[in-house]
Amino acid sequence: MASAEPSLSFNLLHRTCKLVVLLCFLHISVTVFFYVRSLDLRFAFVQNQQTRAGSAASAAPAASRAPEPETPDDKRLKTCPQTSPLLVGPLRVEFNIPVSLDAVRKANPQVGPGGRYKPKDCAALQKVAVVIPFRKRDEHLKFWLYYLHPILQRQQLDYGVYVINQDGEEIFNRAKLLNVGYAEAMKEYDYDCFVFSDVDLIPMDDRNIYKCFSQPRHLSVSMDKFGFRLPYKQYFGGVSSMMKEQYLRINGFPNNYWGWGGEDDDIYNRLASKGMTISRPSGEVGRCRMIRHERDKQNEPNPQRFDRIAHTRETMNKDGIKSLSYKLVSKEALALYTKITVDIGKP
Ligand code: UDH
Ligand code: NGS
Repeated sequence: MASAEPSLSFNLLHRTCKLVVLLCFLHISVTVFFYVRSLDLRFAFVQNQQTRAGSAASAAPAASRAPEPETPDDKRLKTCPQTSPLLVGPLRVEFNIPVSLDAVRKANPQVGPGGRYKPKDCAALQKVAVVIPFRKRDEHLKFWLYYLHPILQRQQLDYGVYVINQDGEEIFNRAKLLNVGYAEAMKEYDYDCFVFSDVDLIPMDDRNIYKCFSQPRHLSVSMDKFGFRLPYKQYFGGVSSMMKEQYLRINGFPNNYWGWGGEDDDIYNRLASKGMTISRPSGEVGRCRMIRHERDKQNEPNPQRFDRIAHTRETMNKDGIKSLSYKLVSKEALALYTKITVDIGKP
């Protein structure tokens, strides 16, 4: 009996030792596991730091090469093609359909506040300000917006629409309003091309591109009211376009044609006196419709117009964009156009 007791305690001791060894092993395993994991994390962190440092390092030599300015998205886009693939050609234009501004807005979700748009997938070839002389022609403006916004977008232009609203009841002055349009649009964006359009003229073919050319452009060459032909060779009324440089070369437009007529002939004389010629689309592409209307109040034929157009060369350097003065009454970036109301004075 006495010999059994030591063997029992030896067994107990042996088991306890085994347990302790097992626990130690477990402890070491856990320690090693967490140690290895912490090494992984540290490695990843160091790698991450190196990547960041790497990009900083690759930017640093750029400073010693040539400063790389931040590139806006559209600078990275390819330029749009010379001929937009979105054009459809001849269009049906009619004015006996009801048009609401709300519907036009919904149909043109890409057009931003102030009537601004630029293509998403390519960088537009030109930045175009479309300037419309205006007073009390809201019905016509609705049709203009309804037809022109889809056309201008298909033409892949970077454009803005500026409606220059003559404040008050004084006699109307179309050319002075166009000068105001130039000045105000230039305050907003670096436009390189200006399209000047009456509010009641709608192109019947989207291949008639509302952009600028190497010579000043006359766009409304084939109007329904003239039997789809030019009324006379020098006719420059309705819709025209000019590069900023072309416009500045002629000192803009005259400010002193109050009432109807002659201001477009004066602009033609200015261009001719500087040796510029008129570029035009073909009669087929240049077809357009005018919204029929009565003569507006305070826009009667100007009796001085014949005398004025006889002296364009003598007056054009004194009267134009350089001598323009007006009071800005309000500027509103509406959903489909920028409305600029101005006090342009009186004769
Ligand atoms: N305009 C206005 N409000 C006016 C006058 C002119 O918005 O009160 C603008 C408008 O953009 C118009 C442009 O100036 O398209 C040219 O003016 P206009 O339409 O009077 O010139 P147009 O030569 O008509 O087209 C002249 C009167 C024709 C009378 C025909 C009567 N049957
Ligand atoms: C000419 C006018 C232009 C005018 C054009 C067309 O006679 O301003 O008719 O007019 N020139 C003069 O009067 C000197 S329209 O038939 O569109 O009313 O744009």
